[in-house]
Amino acid sequence: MRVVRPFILASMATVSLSLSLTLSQAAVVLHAQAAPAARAAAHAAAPAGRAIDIEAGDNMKYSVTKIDARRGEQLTVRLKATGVMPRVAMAHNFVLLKAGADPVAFSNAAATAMATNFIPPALQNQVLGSTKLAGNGETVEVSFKAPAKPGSYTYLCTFPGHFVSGMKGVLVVK
Ligand SMILES: [Cu+2]
Repeated sequence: MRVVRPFILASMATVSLSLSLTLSQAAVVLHAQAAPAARAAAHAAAPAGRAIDIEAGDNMKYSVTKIDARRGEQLTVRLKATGVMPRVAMAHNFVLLKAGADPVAFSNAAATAMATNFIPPALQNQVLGSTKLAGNGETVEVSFKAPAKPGSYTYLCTFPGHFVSGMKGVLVVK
């Protein structure tokens, strides 16, 4: 027994050592597998091109009413609704119109286009880019390329009553 006991202890120590090695090797493998996934997630969250952050509260105004851009510049507009009113009464979007589109006519047509998130299907061809509706506490975004032609392009919120309350801005392409 005097001989056997140290042998058992030594065996247990060996088992313990090899177990901890196996665990640390497993941790290395897990880490190596997790790293590309984490990079992919970070990549997906990165905006396409330059990010423009706009906020809008229950006052029905954009915090940014002028965006300067280069011709063809890749942009991502992120719109955050920061008020407290319920979504049914207060939501916002960002709709960028083509040159020559009439924002008043677009807004009027949008008022009855609730089924299509206040984007009138008949005038969809006048839209350069648009977000979904953001209820308060939500952020929506849209990526698009600034027009190649210099000029001023109107953007507006098409939730009923918001454009006439001044919820609009201009993208200036130089
Ligand atoms: Cu709005």
